[in-house]
Amino acid sequence: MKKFNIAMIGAGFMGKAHSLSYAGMPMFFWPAPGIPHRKTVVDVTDELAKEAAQRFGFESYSSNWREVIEDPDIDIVDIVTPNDTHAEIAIAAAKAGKHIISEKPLARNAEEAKRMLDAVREAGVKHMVAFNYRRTPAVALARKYIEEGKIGKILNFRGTYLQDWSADPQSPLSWRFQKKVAGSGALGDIGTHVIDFARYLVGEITDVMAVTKTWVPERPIQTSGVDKLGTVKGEAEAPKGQVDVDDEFTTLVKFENGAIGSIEATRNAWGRNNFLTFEIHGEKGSLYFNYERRDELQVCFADDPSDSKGFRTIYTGPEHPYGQGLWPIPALGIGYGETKIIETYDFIKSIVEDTEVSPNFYDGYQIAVICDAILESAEKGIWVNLK
Ligand code: SOE
Repeated sequence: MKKFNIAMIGAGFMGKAHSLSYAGMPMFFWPAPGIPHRKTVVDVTDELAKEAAQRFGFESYSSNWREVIEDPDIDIVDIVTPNDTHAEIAIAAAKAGKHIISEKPLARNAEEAKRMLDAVREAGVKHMVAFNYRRTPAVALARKYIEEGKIGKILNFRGTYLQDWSADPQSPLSWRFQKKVAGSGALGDIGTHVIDFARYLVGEITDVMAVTKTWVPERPIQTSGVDKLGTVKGEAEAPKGQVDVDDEFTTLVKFENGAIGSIEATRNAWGRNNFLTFEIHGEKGSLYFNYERRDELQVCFADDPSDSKGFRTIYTGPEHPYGQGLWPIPALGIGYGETKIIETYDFIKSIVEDTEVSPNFYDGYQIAVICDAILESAEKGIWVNLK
């Protein structure tokens, strides 16, 4: 069984999730397609990198990512840094011949994402973007039902991603509120997960008509420390800085196959935590998913007996996508960790079997094109066609 040496660039919240997936993948999916080995972790200082190596189980550490990606022992570069660094690291890693997995969104805009796509294609390396939610078994099951024709031709997709961690105006001005670092706000950070669902389940988006809002135009400047997603309050007297990204967006969408729908995301919806949902209506039935109840897929089929028609719940388990590797009975509990473990499984498998994995940098680029179009549509107040 081949061992794959991982260099993980970054060591925050996503570093934790990815490290867990490297350790856990062979425990779940056995025989594993390959063994991910936590070789080197990179953080901004040696001290932080050393601590990350201890915490996340890496063999070595560094504060120099350029040196690390040139290391001939490294097979895979894993990018878990803020958005403004993805392109530089990925392009250098591709040139060094490394396979790459990058956190989402792939880049700050389509131009940057295109350069990354060109680099991996030219280098002939494997590439993946970490839109992990589509690897929730219930979401993969929805796709299976759609492919099997269980709900017929799709008419409508409604997707939401609602959180509340930035609803408090004292939630500090982290990099996620700065266009030069993040590219966009709720759109790139969480809206892209819904766009990924829409493309995965329905197909390519052709037109968008959007509105965006920035509800909290200034926030207390965060002087140090990692982004704690609203759990740290800025000091009342701290100087404030400008938020130059969207807090919320809503867009109407048209799909290539004729379906229509809507996508919305906000981080200012009190009471909503990880309210990532879709409802899909087809000619022969409907599907509903909410990540806050991620073991469940709600289904309603038009040919259900008329006296018992209505949504019912399927609890995912061994019979469902990825079920053989997960837990032995349904509803034991799928979590964020499992979605990341499955992601690692599919990525390593694609390297070993020399196949294309999705979502990859092409998908990341297409999603960036859609995001740019949403921002353009909101700014000009017009429908934007993507072709
Ligand atoms: C913050 O909104 C965040 O951490 C996103 O960046 C992630 O993609 C999402 O999975 C959880 O929330």
